[in-house]
Amino acid sequence: MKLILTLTSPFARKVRIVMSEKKIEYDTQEENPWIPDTRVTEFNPLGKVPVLVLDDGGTVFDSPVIVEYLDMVSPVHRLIPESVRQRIQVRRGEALADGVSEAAAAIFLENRRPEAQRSPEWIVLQRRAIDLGMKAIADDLGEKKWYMGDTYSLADIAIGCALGYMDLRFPEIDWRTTYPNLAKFEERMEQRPAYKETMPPR
Ligand SMILES: N[C@@H](CCC(=O)N[C@@H](CS)C(=O)NCC(=O)O)C(=O)O
Repeated sequence: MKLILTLTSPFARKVRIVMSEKKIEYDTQEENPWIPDTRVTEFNPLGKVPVLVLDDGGTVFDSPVIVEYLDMVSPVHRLIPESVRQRIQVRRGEALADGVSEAAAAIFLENRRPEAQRSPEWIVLQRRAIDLGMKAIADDLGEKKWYMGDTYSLADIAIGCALGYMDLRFPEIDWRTTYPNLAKFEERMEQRPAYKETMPPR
């Protein structure tokens, strides 16, 4: 199996952590999705990473579909529970975290455009998604160890990736002071080799 990725993508990091926690071996191929002649479209018509390329050449995207596939094919360390209620709760946590990452990426890309082309209104909407999304994650987590209580799951991986991405792109946003429970959560994530080994390069 091969993962098409960028090393800064929080969505690719989520998949890499899942692979590592489940002890799945894979190759990587770095591809820049933001250049006109990107090779990512050879694997995903939408031109986005991550993409998982299977040994038979089949492709799997986007990241929620990839992690569901991996959790179904490998029984080692299940990260998505079987019961409908718990499963939906985990996926809700993942959706919140991915949404924060998406909004952060949207602001980062908007700020890379020439100043005259930027939309302050768009940035305000994305910033609201980040703020309300992080608050919802912090409220859901409360003082629990993990999003689902005592059981580490895909939701925790996605939340860790969103927090790491905030640090990478917006170090000036002091979410640790606003949400001390998320700060403690991230310290717990940092004790996991899979999380530590996939820190985005600065
Ligand atoms: N929903 C997608 C989001 C993937 C995504 O937005 N990836 C970014 C990199 S972080 C990308 O490839 N962007 C290229 C583009 O938007 O053209 C997933 O979870 O895989």
